[in-house]
Amino acid sequence: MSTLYPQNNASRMMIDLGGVWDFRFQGEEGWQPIAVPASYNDQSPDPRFRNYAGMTEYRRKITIPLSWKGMRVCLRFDAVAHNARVLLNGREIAAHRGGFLPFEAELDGILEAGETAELVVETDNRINHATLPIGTEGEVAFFGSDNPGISAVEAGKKLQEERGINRPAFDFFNYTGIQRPVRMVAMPKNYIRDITLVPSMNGEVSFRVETEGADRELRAEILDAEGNTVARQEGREGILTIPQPKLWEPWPGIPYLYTARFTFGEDLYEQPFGIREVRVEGTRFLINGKPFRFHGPCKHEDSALHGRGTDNCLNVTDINLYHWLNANCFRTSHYPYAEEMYQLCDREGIVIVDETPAVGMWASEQYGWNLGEYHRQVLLDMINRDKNHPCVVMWSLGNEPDTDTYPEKAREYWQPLYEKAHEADPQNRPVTVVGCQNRYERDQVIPAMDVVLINRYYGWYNLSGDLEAAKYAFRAELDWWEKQHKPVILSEYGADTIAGLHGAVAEMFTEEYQTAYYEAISECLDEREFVIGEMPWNFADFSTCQGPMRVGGNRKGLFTRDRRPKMAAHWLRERWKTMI
Ligand code: BDP
Repeated sequence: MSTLYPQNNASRMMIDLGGVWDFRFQGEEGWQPIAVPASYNDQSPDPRFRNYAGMTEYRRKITIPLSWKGMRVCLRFDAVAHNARVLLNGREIAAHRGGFLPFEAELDGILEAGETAELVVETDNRINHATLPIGTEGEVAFFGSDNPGISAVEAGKKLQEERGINRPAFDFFNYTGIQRPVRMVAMPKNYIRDITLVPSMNGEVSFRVETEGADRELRAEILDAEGNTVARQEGREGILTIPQPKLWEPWPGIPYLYTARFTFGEDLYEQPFGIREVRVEGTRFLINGKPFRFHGPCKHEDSALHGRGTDNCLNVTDINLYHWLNANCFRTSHYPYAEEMYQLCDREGIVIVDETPAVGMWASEQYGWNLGEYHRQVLLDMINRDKNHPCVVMWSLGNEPDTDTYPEKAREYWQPLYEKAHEADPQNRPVTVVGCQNRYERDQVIPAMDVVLINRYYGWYNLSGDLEAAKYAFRAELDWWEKQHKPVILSEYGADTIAGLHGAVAEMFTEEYQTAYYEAISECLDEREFVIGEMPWNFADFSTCQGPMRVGGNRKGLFTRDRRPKMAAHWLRERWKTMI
């Protein structure tokens, strides 16, 4: 098993299995067409596509080309949400838990070159206390009132439970299916399984290569952006030294990329990387020794029709809109994104805070759910997948857990994950977990992180519509953080805004209010040196489950869902122009 991103080169080949597959809800007779990769949920007006909770089946035929004889062949799933089982001619060949990270299904010894077989992928979109992200198994209504004790409402809830409800404990639509590319890949039998690079600003790149199969000679080489060899070395691990190294600088600097090329017998893998160092020093976040101030909206993988499906056109458009906004970063709220996005950010110099899918952990009982082991595995898999990306500068263990109801229990849960992340990351990036609006004075988790990331909605969810009171309250909180001597990032703040709704008076939901809100909060941020970043919520409007607080989804976007800027986007664009 390898998590290296599939690649076509002189030694390796791949066939993209994207296209129109057969699809059915499990237990049904007939099949219908479905596009892969994409979420299935918006591909039909049949309400089950949005509401269904359970297993589905995807089907297609695969053939291993005759010319691949003698090679190691496997299927590579970039992500299938949330749980998946892969069957070939009815026999299980792989299973995977979690919907945002890659896995492989070995075809060696199962299907021969020249043979055709039926591939079925079962997907399961049910979310509960054992999944990340977390679902509430029908116990709690996320948005809206539970009206406990009102017998008629209780009766209605009972009916819902009997029908089986699959409510997210998080505020984004539970998109599912084969949402990222699937490929059949071939490589030599003796192959490179993993590559770890740790570049330093002095030009030394320490490397380690892991291989499968028989031992072969391993050669490492570094190519500059023009393709010239600038360093060479034999062996599976060691240090390659680049003379006069060029650094990977965040936008608007030059995000210079090198390629580390490894040959192992007949196999070859080319790993792009950049030279950049990150470090927290006092209340500053240093990239290549220079203070870095984060400014850029958090995102979702979300768009019309595709849902969370990988869409390179959307990704390129979004990153160009980040440039237009003069933004330099985002957080992968609230799960690891498709690998293509990190490759794009490496190339474009956009900095990423990489987040696990641990979202929906706001219930105080969560520490009794035994999630720790699985959470740790997901964290390690994410770090392993993304460890070589220069764009990734920090790990987020999760979003908005309850950390103040039982502060000790929360610390016991999060501290080992924090340590694990440091231990697992060869580049030892800073680690954080994103804090919810809470009684921060009691909290033993959030203030203990390398960088404090806090989500705050003063002037929206609390002190609604009163920006003077919001500023007053936020300043009171910032006074407290000032005494903690930590770098702080406002990792979410925002206001739902219906594009086109205006008011001479800046009232909630108007474009004027969203702009006034950002003006007000920015005023407070600018007074504090220890605030090293601002990440508005959200880049674009996005789909959520239904509820009385959501008008066709979450409307806190600076852009509409089809990427048209609201007034606040123009305002932030001007503000951020002064920060680059
Ligand atoms: C925050 C969550 C985010 C939500 C946002 C909101 O982290 O996922 O979408 O609130 O309510 O608490 O808009």
